[in-house]
Amino acid sequence: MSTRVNKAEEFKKTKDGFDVLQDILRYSEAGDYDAIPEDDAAQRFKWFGIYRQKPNTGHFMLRIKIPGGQLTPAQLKMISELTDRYARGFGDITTRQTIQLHWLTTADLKPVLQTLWDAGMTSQFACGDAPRNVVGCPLAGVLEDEIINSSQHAQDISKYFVDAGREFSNLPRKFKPSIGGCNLHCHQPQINCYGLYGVKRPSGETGYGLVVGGGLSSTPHYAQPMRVFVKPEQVVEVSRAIATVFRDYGYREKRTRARLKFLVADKGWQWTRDKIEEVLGYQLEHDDTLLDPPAIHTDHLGIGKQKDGNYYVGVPIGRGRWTARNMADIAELAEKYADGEKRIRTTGKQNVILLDIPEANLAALEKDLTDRGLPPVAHSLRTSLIACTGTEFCNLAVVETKARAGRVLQWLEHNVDIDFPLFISFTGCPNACAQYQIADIGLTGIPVVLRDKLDENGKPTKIDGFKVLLGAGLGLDPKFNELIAKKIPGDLIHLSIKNLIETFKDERVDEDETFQSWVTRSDPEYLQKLITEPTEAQEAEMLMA
Ligand code: SRM
Ligand code: SF4
Repeated sequence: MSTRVNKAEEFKKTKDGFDVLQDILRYSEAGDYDAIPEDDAAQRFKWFGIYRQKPNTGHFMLRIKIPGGQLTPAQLKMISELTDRYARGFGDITTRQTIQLHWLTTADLKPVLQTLWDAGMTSQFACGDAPRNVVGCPLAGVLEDEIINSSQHAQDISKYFVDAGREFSNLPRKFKPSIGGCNLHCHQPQINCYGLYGVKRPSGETGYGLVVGGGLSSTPHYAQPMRVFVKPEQVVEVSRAIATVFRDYGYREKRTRARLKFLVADKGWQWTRDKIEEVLGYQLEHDDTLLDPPAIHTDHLGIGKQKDGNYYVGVPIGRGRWTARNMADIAELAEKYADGEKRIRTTGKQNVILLDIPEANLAALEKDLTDRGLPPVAHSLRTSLIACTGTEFCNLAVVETKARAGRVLQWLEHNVDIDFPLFISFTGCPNACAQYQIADIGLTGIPVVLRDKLDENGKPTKIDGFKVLLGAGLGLDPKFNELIAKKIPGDLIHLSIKNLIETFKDERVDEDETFQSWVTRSDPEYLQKLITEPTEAQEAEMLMA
């Protein structure tokens, strides 16, 4: 077997990503971007959630970890102040429930990190070859019919990996945990490196089922069921054992094969479970009935009753982009209208939820939110159309996504009525940060070359376009979506989406039929026509323009 390792392994050997913190603080004090060694600025900073943004103007993106999306009003207020002071007034809620700020300078890094630490938050391992933000159900602990309250477990796993420091700071690649206990399994355990999902046994005992080895990117894999029952008190040690198996057996030769999903796919679930148990030093409770969790796409937005009698109020943000003012408003309104813990949660569909609102305060909160431009009741696509970062800042992007997704969302809100759940993803490249393979309508960026339209240099004009993929589903019979149309110009994609939505509404058997079921029973050529036909006439006009 080859012992050659990839380039990233070489730079990690010369200095571990975990050891860059003191250097970050030192570089920041000096405030001299040009003095930072390339390996640190471009690579090791990631271990503390800091990415060099594109174009390289000496600015950084900072990813703030928020385990399970759990925030306090004070923490969100602090993030709003950082956003206002250092990040040009806006931030993004991500598909892993973190918040990202852009435009930080070298000098900003130290005061920003210090402010986070003072508020009990961290960016450690938000990026890099380490355990990333723990995703979880945003309504953990409040839903009447949840199977198990996973909120503390998400915190425990996160704290464990942060405190473990160097023990897991040199994994073969990023490592993505997920834990949730709601009966909808909204935390997408199947597309994470591992997912713990709520289980109630016939005896009434509650705990978790476990799936391992999921991931997306250009080679998506659903995680495989380990067929075990994990007791609540085992959650951290099982997490540790999975990370250990990944660290010790994961591939370090080719970086493109270094994710845990490849190891699990090659070795199989039984080998994976054996190794986890070998690290644990004991056998978990085996249960062949614990296979894939049923799951639907939701982040529980809307207004609903909590088990303690208070209410939660979802606030659609619209593809995750919000301003420092929006953040401050949400923090202030939680303080003003919520009871008790006044909890705030970010969601994987890039939205936010206020918890603990007494019934008596609901109407006033709804009005206040609406007056501040954050209406809790909105067109349903505002909650379920998401977008990754795209060319605005992302080093790997092929097309622009955030702004276009915003324009498309606004257009659809005014031009399409929708009475069914529909998850639309705008993703800027095959890496799948906005999870296009599991969306009802997955859009992934591709340049479209208009051969007949020459630019000022006499070369064919290149514009942003999207591949369109349809038919995905999570849950008991998981299925990634399939490529239906190869290249739709970005400027016309709203027309394709509208046609798909309207045709589905006309053709569904009844109101219970899902978009996925309609796609599955439709002829791919017909679906392709629905996507391309509305754009064809306009494409001709585009060429003439
Ligand atoms: Fe991602 C790399 C943004 C969720 C798969 N992702 C990147 C980088 C760091 C690219 C870069 O170097 O510039 C992007 C940062 C740009 C920026 O300025 O924001 C980036 N990823 C994002 C976010 C912000 C998208 C969003 O708008 O929500 C998400 C932040 C998550 C977080 O808070 O931790 C984000 N990325 C994901 C997900 C979804 C998930 O985790 O559920 C995936 C697919 C799942 C998976 O990992 O398999 C994902 N990102 C990738 C990949 C492909 C990894 C692979 O195995 O091949 C890359 C490229 C890489 O790591 O080399 C990548
Ligand atoms: Fe960047 Fe591609 Fe991820 Fe979008 S999917 S944030 S373009 S790496």
